[in-house]
Amino acid sequence: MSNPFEYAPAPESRSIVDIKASYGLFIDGEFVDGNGTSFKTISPSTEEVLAEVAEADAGDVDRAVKAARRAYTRVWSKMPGSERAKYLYRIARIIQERGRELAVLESIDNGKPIKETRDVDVPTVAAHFFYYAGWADKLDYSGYGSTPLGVAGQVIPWNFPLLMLAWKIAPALACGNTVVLKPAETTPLTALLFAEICQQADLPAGVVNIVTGAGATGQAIVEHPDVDKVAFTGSTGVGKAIARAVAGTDKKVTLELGGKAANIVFDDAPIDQAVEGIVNGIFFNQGHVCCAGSRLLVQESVADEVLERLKRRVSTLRLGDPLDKNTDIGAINSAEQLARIKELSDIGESEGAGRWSPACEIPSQGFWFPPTIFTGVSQAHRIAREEIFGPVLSVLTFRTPAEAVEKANNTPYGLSAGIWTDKGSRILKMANSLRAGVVWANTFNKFDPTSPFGGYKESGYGREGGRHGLAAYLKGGDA
Ligand code: TAP
Repeated sequence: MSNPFEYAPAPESRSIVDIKASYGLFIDGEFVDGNGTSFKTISPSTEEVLAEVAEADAGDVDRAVKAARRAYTRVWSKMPGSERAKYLYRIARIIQERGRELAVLESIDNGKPIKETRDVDVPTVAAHFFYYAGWADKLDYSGYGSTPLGVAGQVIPWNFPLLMLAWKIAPALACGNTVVLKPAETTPLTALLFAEICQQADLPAGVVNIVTGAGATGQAIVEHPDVDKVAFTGSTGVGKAIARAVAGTDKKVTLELGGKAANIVFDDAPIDQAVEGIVNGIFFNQGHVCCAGSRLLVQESVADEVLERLKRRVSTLRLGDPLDKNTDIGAINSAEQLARIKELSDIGESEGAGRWSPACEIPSQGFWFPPTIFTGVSQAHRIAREEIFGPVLSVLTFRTPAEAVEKANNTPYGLSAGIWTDKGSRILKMANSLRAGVVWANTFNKFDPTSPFGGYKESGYGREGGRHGLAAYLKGGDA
């Protein structure tokens, strides 16, 4: 099979996407006008207005939920799993075929580098649909039965717009549910292109509905009485509000929230590999990653060496045009997010941590933040405790494995962690002691559709991916 990603898009590849001046809502298999107002989506790298997008109000959400309910009752829940699988396979193949278009549009609307959207986001999205297509006719072996829940209301953030959509929609559909999904306000365009792909795949009307809008639209989905399941990825604050809103109802809920992961480097680690892992852990996707390795815990005896090599490596990263295939660090997704990163970084400095960034040219237009490393960080510093969600690394040191575990777990979050060491026994011991849903060993930020992903503590509950991800969408599941 030919690889749709074999030719790297050049900056001018923007011409391969057709961005319309305005977009409606995708309800019951068609693009329709919304009752409400509209909002603009802009390119974070240029600040140019890309399109005017409908802002769904509660009435629009109600139309979408009714369409999803009709599709669920009449078509989708009655269809044999082997037939549902065919639609999911078809969607996966179209995603591959239109991979360049999806990658370019994602980079334009989100600001992330094309080499990430092309090599990570889009292939992982297709893989997710392929994986769950394979489950659709094997649910009897899932361990959670094969009875779907009904209509799933899904609300996703802006950091991986297409990938979060895939994590939500693929398992829901495989299990026989129908969905109403709201993308984030700053990144609606690839979800709307996905809606076109649903049309192209002849997916029955109403099985997937995409309603664009802001927080109020998400809230209308969560509170709609005919939504059986709420799946949310986003901030811990909004996650808590959602948990409160559904308390006392029959709705099932899964929450994938924030993180403050420790990337732990021992003195016996292969240092060059660890440095690559640290860079990937915090600077991938500008650090807009819930499981980002935003706290580096490095063993004292190798701290100076690791830091020196890390700074040398970070100095080679290229910041700039997301559509340039040589770009490593793209734009910050929004002015609001940039303001938060700046604020927390200034606080880090005023609290006494040492701030370092390589010399790097910042474009005059758009939202940008240079890769930044804070040294001499203590556990009390806000930059060690709060999620910055940007390209900012806080470096702490430790002497013993027990101290590393204590520091790594000293956070309200529990999403992910990384361990770098030559000792297999230490990996196993540490992995059991770290309160994190995902622990990577001698690697970081590896995602695979077969592997469950999710958190402990304030990082939420429920798992996405793998067999465990089916539990969230089946009556016999525990989430
Ligand atoms: P949020 O502000 O929480 O937004 C997430 C989504 O919820 C957006 O679509 C948002 O709409 C919507 N929303 C806002 N208020 C709502 C409400 N009251 N009821 C229902 N929906 C509402 O998060 P964000 O800034 O987009 O994303 C960053 C956060 O997501 C970080 O904390 C990050 O760690 C977390 N995250 C977690 C994961 C996993 S897997 N654990 C993955 C990615 C991101 P608007 O866009 O219009 O605000």
